[in-house]
Amino acid sequence: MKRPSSNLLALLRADASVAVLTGAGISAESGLPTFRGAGGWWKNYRAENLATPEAFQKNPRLVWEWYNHRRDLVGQHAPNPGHLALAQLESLCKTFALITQNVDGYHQRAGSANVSELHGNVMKSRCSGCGHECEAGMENWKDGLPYCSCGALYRPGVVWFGETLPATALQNAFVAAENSRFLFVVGTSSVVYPAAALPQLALERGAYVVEINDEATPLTPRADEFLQGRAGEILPALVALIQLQEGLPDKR
Ligand code: BJW
Ligand code: ZN
Repeated sequence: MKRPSSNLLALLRADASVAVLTGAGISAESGLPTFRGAGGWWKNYRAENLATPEAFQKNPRLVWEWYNHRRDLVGQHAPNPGHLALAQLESLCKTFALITQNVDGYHQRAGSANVSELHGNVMKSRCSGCGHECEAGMENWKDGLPYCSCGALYRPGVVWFGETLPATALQNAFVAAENSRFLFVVGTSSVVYPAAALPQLALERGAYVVEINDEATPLTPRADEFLQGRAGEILPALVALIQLQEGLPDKR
């Protein structure tokens, strides 16, 4: 595991205005598959058959089968030390914003307060007719499909390819990338836009960009620091070092 540099720790001490962008890699150690890596969803399934509006129109039963399986996985597993460390980091920073591409809600379950979900939440449903939103399990299921009281089908409350991102979450993400002194980019392959544009924006605004990933990505050559390894090990170690230099007790 690569250790944070003394440069990073000294800078953090001087101005801890921090933004964090997370991706599927942070939940991999909880037991949730990623999308693109070994064992990732897109190794065995085609994204265009499961995660597009066209796929839902063509075969809503298949799409719902997959999302119900994803809901089961989210319920069976739990946040890991990486999620918990980010919740602790929030309490140590002057300003803190957590931007996630994940739909599992694990950051909130770990105790993070200021979370912007760029790609929605798998435990929510939205009516494809009237737009009504509800929690998973509150739909009226018939023949493998969930119906709203208006008669139209519910869809998963996530963002598929070709769809626009929720306006408030996206706005929060751009504000955080533009104004934070640090951006930590954790467990994302940095290939899906507009999320993948945030680190570049932060770099242009003079932020110190730290990538935490077990593999190099297209962002790696541009990042100020690349901490190669598992998020569930690196993030708790980073938080412990910050607490140490602040003279705070290690609450892990
Ligand atoms: C670890 C680890 C450990 C593993 N520790 N690390 C500009 C340029 C090019 C294309 C576009 C563009 N703008 C828009 C597009 C099109 C498209 C896009 O980006 N396509 C690219 C793939 C080419 N974007 C969109 O369509 C977006 N909408 C949009 O832009 O709207 C505006 C618009 C609309 C209409 C016309 C024009 C513009 C929407 C994107 C929605 C993405 N949706 C999904 C599914 C969400 C629901 C669900 O969960 O089912 O979001 S796809 C999937 O990818 C999911 C993820 O959030 C997203 C990102 O994946 P992520 O998190 O990076 O995971 P992986 O698996 O890729 O990577 C995991 C990483 O973790 C790896 O690097 C590992 O090494 C690492 N790792 N274990 C640390 N323990
Ligand atoms: Zn409805």
